[in-house]
Amino acid sequence: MSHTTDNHNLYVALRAAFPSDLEAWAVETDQGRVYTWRDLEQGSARIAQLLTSLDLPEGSRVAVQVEKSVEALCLYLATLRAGLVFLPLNTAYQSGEISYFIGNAEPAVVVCSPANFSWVSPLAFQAGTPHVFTLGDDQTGTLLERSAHFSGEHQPVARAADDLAAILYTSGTTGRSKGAMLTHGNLLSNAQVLQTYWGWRTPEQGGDVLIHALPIFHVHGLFVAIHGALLNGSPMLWLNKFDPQAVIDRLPRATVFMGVPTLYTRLLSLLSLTREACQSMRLFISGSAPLLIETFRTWQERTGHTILERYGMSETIMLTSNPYVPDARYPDAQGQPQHLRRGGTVGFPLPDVGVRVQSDVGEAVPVGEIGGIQVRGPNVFKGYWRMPEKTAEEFTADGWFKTGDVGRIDAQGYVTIVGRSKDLIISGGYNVYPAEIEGIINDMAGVAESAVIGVPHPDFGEVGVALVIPKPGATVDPEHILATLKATLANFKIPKRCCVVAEFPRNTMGKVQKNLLRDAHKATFA
Ligand code: MCA
Ligand code: AMP
Repeated sequence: MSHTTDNHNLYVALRAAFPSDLEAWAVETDQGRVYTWRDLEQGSARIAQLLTSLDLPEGSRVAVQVEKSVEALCLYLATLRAGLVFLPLNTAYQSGEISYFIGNAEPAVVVCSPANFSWVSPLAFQAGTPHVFTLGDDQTGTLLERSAHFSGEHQPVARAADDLAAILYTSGTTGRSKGAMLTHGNLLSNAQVLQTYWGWRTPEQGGDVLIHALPIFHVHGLFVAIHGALLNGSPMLWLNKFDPQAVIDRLPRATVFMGVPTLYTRLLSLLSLTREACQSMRLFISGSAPLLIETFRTWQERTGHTILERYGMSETIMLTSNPYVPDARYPDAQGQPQHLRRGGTVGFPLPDVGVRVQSDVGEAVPVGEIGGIQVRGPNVFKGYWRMPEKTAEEFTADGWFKTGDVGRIDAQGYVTIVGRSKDLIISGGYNVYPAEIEGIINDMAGVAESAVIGVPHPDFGEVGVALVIPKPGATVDPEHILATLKATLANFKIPKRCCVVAEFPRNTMGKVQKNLLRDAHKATFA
């Protein structure tokens, strides 16, 4: 592995933005522990040295399922530095799910929580993974023990912009999860665009402080939030788990906050969220799921701040954003750059990102009309891991990626998402694929058929409800179905309700009309 001056390794760009005073604070945890920029630099160097010492083949994957911690952040940075491919996994995944990801990605290294080593390591070894380490959220585990023997210096391995940096698993309408391959260039270009578009202030410009309260195994917490802060040399107030009061306590010391809509509704439920508490704040950003207009307005009234909503995907990182400052690309009727953050929309296509709306037959729809949202640009992923056919299916003949989201672009340029052509439930910012759950229910004794639908929920925005038709003469117990699912799947995927029904509405082709089911059950949690 060679080192060149023209190194597109993402870590090189992040490191270049660290403040010159490496003893300054970079992260303060909810336990009150402070990490300096030197700690990030040296902590990630030691782990990178350890990874390098394993002499892994080019492009090896490092699969990570650990609780959130600053050491886990160092592991991510170390993987970049070592030129390997980071594969983050939701901590809620259980053995069936982990077994699939490890079997599919064939990682050379698996890092798991010490508490999970007894069941993760056999899965990994069976799949041929040679190295399994542990990492706890309390500075414990073999990863840190082993890396402590290495020096705190490491030259980032040379990487081209097109080289893989991460694989994020995401499901489609049918079939198993697919690994979206993101390159160093995808991640850096998107982070740079957001740095400018959201007006991140460098330390010389007065600086920013980010409250980081999201998990670090998805695009939002891992890339948008962490890259945003690091690429700007901005410190983070770090919460290992979201706690609304802990966020409010930190607002006076912060300037930027990012959350999924559930975080905003939970913050609003506390009276201690006031205008005064938000005085030092510069920007509140929401994404990963639709932000209700009520939340947008109530937030404005309570805090005096207008939430900036943006839209993204694992395959494309960030696509669109409401403006932070006037956007000259989108003038209003008077020819003035528009700067309104318009609730209910996800704003404008980001600079350098192409967004268009097409009809089912692949034609451009007239302005303001609804169609499938498509995207292209330096942010768009390289393809699905070892699934060239699936990759080809998701791109148009002229090279645009089909998001599976349905929306429109109005005459002013604002993008609105009105629905999804993919059968997907977004619950508290996590994606839940009905097909996966239906497949398991359909295999249960006495079940003829099932349909899992998303219905509105006051806390999670949307949650799953399972509707089950028993086989003739059989009885099925909804509680038993839910308990069986709970023993198999990540907890956030478990439907919040299960009902036995006699039949489903169907179209002339016999296909279940989920829109009618959603409508019939929309008041379940009202
Ligand atoms: C927890 N539970 C949930 C969810 N989270 N149920 C449905 N949906 C959820 N999201 C359930 C658990 O199963 C459990 O139920 C009970 O709630 C308590 O679990 P706990 O883990 O303590 O919950 P929590 O800590 O209150 O978590 C809620 C949360 C969390 C903070 C909203 O879900 C979260 O951090 N969401 C953010 C997800 C995120 O970062 N998404 C970004 C994806 P039981 O007791 O019955 O088992 S990136 C993305 O989408 C794109 C690219 C983008 O644009 O950003
Ligand atoms: P993921 O598969 O986790 O990358 O989730 C991506 C999906 O989240 C997108 O295709 C959208 O359906 C949804 N999404 C992300 N941001 C928003 C938003 N601001 N409003 C509505 N949906 C969103």
